[in-house]
Amino acid sequence: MSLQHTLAVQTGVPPKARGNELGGVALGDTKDLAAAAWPRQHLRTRLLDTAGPLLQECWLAEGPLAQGHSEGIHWRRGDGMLYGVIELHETDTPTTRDDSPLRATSRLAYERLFRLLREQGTPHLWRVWNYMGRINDASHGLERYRQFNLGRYDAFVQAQRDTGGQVPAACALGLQEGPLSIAFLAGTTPLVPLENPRQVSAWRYPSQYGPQAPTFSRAALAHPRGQEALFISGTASIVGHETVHPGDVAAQCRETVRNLECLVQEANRVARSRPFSLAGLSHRAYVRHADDAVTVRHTLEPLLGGAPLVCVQADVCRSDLLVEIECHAI
Ligand code: 3EB
Repeated sequence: MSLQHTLAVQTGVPPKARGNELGGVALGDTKDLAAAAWPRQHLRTRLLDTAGPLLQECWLAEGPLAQGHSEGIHWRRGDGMLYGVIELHETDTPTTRDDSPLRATSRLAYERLFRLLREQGTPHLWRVWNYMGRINDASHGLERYRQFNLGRYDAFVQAQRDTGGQVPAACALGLQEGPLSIAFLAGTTPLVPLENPRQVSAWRYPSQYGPQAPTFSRAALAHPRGQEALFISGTASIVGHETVHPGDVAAQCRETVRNLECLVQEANRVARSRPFSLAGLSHRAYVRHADDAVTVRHTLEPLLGGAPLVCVQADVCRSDLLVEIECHAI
């Protein structure tokens, strides 16, 4: 069983189904997209500076696949790993008086996710992609990203999972509207979490960033059978726990690359398979202001050694962050 990744910029006809899709994501103008048999997250956003309006990224796996729908999660699994997508509308989640709808919805989504992982015998959550509407807006006296952090944490505690240390690589971004959308990759083998010595671990953030610190590690090595994958979480212009270079998107890009370089270095201290390098990773940049896309690409490209880079519009979870970059290698 091996995990592969394809990235296809779609200009017209969608790529033919291969049958070995574990799951993936469609980014861009997804409204006319034909249904897929595999779990597919839809990110209704703008692709910046690419040829087409739509991009599909897919994880492929060899060998027989099983699939199902459990409590609103569409999932597919192969030997030793599982990919799933859950989309929940906040208006569908019952809440109590001191619960915000987003907190309750985030808790519910992660409770279901953890139940599925238990049932399927793939308990180790490797990588999670979180998206929600209007992430920087406030309601119920709290920014929505901070509400999400509360609900996610509630579910980790309820499932008796580690909330610092053995936590998945992740990203959390805002889109204009839409449901809470969570995609995840999990497996039978534990992840090797990585932290960045230049940054405070996110699960140790002080309370000035919200009543509950976020539950993710800076990066993770995961081991599908016979393979080693590196997932670098959404990474931004943060040193220690503070945002640096507010208002300067090019400087934020350069600082973020310094963080990515550090994480690659950390990965290489423990990697079993080969040394990783920034040029050998596949990158996605989330850009807050579409007008910054040209600056972002011109700043990043020379630093990434020709590695693939996709830029999409999304809101980063701190309002002073203009860009966030995530990457992976398999
Ligand atoms: C940061 O470093 C930027 O809440 O899952 C990056 C990756 C960020 C993941 C998450 C948030 C998350 O704090 C934000």
